[in-house]
Amino acid sequence: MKALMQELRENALNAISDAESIDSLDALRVRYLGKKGELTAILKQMGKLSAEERPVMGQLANQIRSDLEASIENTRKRLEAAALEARLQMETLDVTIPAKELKLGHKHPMYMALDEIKDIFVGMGFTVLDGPEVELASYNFDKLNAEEGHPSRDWSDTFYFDEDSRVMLRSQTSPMQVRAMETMPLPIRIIAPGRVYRKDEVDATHSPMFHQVEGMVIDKNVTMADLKGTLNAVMEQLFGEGTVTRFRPHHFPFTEPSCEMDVQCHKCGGKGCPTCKGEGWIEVLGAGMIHPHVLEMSGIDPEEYTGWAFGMGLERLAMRRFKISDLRLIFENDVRFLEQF
Ligand code: 2NL
Repeated sequence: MKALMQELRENALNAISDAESIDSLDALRVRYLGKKGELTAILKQMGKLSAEERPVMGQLANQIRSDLEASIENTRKRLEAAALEARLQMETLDVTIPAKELKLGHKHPMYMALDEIKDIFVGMGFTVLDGPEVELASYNFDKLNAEEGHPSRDWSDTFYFDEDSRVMLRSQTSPMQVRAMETMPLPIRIIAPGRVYRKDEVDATHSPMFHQVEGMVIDKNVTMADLKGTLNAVMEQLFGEGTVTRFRPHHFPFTEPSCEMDVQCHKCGGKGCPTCKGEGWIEVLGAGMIHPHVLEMSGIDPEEYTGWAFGMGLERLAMRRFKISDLRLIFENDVRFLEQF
């Protein structure tokens, strides 16, 4: 029996030191030291021994058990250390490896131009308004003096939603200004930028959707001099100090008198060149004194208050500001184009 136990001890110690995983180590513990294990099996035969031999064998068995347990514990520590080392190797993070390039976009050039315009007007005490793109024809046309039969109300020019031409995509941002006149306390200083829609075929200068910035001032004793002084100051901030402008008479149904404003060509200084198509001047906006009837329709007494208003196309301004030759480039959103700004 003693020889049997010594053999078990040798085999077990060899197997334990050869174990290659915690799992196989656990299996060895069960195999040798478990309730149904080999050592227990030997001890069950103790009954056959003499009274003198029994304590000697018992002691030997305890010695073997503690030897095996110590060996298992050592091996477990060794395997755990190796496993940790392997995991550390595998999960090593090299923080010096260059990161994947993150492609960040940026603001569209037209909105860069709009931000500049907003900053200029806000700096002069104007408030920026936002409003719906689906409008009532009464706000887009009637309340702006464009009565039934006005050419701009034609089905060939305007996107209507219904047979009787009451609901439409706004063709200008003026409806927001009408709402401002109806609801805001006087005096009013606002700009109204946004998308507008007209039934135009796409070409280098036209699109069925484009952007407008309109604005107005209504107060007591406001005159055409305020219109000219304010818009001149805006153009100097936008295009640089010393920018030369001129005003030409024009006609709009919602203003009287009406005018268009030109900026002298920055390329040729007014002599005429391809940028200004030989004109020497570039048209930037339409404006005028708000028609007394327009004020009246929105509940403002034209005897007490006067005002001026303007409207300009944002695309055209951005094209001039960034030297863009074709309107379509603004809407196509080709990254190779946009990246340049
Ligand atoms: C242009 C000219 C203009 C206005 C827009 C306006 C708005 C109200 C009352 C009076 Cl509520 N006027 N807006 C005034 C003059 C010109 O736009 O060429 N637009 C593309």
